[in-house]
Amino acid sequence: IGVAAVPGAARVLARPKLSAPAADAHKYRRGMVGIVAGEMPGASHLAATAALRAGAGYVKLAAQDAPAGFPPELVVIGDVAGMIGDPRVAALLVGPGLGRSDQAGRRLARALNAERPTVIDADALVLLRPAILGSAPRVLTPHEGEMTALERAFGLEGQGLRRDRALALAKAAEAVVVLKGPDTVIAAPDGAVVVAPRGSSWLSVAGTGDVLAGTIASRLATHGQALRAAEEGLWLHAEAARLSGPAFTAGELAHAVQAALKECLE
Ligand code: NPW
Ligand code: AMP
Ligand code: MG
Repeated sequence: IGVAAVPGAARVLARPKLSAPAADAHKYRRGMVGIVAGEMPGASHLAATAALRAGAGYVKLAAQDAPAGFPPELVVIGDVAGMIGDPRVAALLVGPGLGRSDQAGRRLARALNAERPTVIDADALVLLRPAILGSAPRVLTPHEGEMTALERAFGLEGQGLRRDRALALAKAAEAVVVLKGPDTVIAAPDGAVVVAPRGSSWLSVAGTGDVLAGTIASRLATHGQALRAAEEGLWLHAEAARLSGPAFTAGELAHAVQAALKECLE
């Protein structure tokens, strides 16, 4: 990731350098993502497609059933326990389409209890409490509404600049925080702050956050480093939006992550 100076010791997000799979790679070594699905299958579908387009070799989905039309490249298994019991699952994603029922809360707690590098997004951010967070590498990806819920849950004031709020949450939750919006900012518990150039306003359409979460989970599965995964995922997502032009759908955005990835290969 390139570095550029901005005031307040923050870095500006820059194009990451990514590699093609090693000559002796196989699907499990390329990064295996486990997605905890829930009430809205479309959200996990978007995240899973983005994860494959961002380089993961295998995406496993814990869902009750695979709806008709679900892409055949996704491996759907019945329960969360079966998925997290597989030691090859290198990173988990929980939240997109999860719902906020008691059952959703139990699925979240079970996923976090696995102590695997995890991206926590959407409904999981609303259900999240400090007591269930665990200590494995985490990336939290709130939009403004979810950020407000998190600040309440973690006893934070929620005042001031977005970068300071992201940093306060990163320290309180000991997690990398991607605070989304027109001016997305990333903060890490060690004080690192990365600001993204203003993204395409066409991103303001249903499902684009689910695509971002899948993209970050994919990168997390390939190397396990939370801050690096957040930066790589955010760059790929922004570039996919730029390449997609106006009025793209979230599904088209997920596919365009492939073209963005191509620009990063060394
Ligand atoms: P307001 O309007 O500011 O008062 P939701 P969600 C507020 C799944 N999806 N962006 C705002 O309140 C997700 O994965 C499934 C957005 C708003 O009412 C989740 O599981 C899709 N909201 C689930 O839906 C595609 C902002 O917060 C509230 C905001 C719910 O996710 C779509 C949002 O609360 C979707 O991704 C901001 N920047 N700032 C699928 N294809 O299956 C403030 N708010 O409506 O519960 O949250 O993001 O829609
Ligand atoms: P979500 O609300 O979870 O679906 O996430 C929406 C995604 O689109 C995030 O990556 C936001 O940063 C991005 N986004 C939403 N609205 C805008 C906007 N007006 N300009 C730039 N990016 C946006
Ligand atoms: Mg979302």
